Amino acid sequence: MKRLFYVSCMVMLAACSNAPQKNVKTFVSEGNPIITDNFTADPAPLVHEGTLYLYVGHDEYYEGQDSASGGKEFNITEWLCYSTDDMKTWTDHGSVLKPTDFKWAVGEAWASQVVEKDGKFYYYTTVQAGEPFTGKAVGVAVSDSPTGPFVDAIGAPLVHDKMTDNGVRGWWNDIDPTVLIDGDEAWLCWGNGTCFLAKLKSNMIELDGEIKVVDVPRFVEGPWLHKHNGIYYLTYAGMGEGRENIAYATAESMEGPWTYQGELTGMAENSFTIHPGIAEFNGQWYLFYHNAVLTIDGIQGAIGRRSVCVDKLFYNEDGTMKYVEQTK
Ligand code: FUB
Repeated sequence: MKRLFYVSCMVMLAACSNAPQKNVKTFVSEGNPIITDNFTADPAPLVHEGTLYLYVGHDEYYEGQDSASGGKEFNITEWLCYSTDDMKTWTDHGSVLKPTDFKWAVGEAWASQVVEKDGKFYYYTTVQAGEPFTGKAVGVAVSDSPTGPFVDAIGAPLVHDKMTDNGVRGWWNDIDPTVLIDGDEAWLCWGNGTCFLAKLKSNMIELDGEIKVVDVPRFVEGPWLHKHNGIYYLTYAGMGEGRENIAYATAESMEGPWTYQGELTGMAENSFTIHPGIAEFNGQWYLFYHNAVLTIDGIQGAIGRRSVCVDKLFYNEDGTMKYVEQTK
């Protein structure tokens, strides 16, 4: 069983000179799941100046959660941030963004990703939009620091339901944004049931041109873009045997064509969903994902009570990624 030692202490946030000093908690993680005092989901790593920041959705328990159905299993009202310099000792930065920080949003903090450009940190999120947009939408918030405070960068969704074809998932197909900055270009990919791809303008808060559909097999949700040795990778939650697993495709250009490369992982233990987040840190590549094996204060993991994990990721000589076994 993994051991997790919490070191409750006062840590000055020296890493970010412009971040307000606050009391934060550090802990040492010696296995999966990484975080054991919160249910966490949809991991999104960002490496910046020698630190890995990990952004997650906070899966929160509510009465009746286990019997809920029809998409009510999730109760995520904030995004949390953790950071590490060595993949062992982690700093808990607490809640860094909430759907309520978007005036047009009415709740639900689904998957997200933070990227840095020119000293600004852009937080691309899934939120539930209210009138006049309605449906799931992609919002973007911005900060001068990786730990916030983040503020809505537009005052409206970056992507909302009326902008995309209402394919397989209709009003909730605009979820799970991932962004890849590739030289002068930035690409936004997102979707549930349909995988959408669009270029971002250099300001990072407007789409540049048309929204395209990437046709990859078994695509469900949770796309993650990254690049390694000149190859582009589109990794995503695909449908496995009744639950999601992680699959991926590669391309020589972001314009495609995308070649399906198969499964990267099996299904996550005890969880319908799984969600990839990939980063290179200190010379090692990592795959972050979630399962639902954790019990906190007698409350067991479940579809809406997930736990973020990480395992090392390796490449074959031909650029394909080696299958990742999910470890404890
Ligand atoms: O956490 C809510 C949703 O579950 C995410 O947006 C999906 O990727 C899935 O993990």
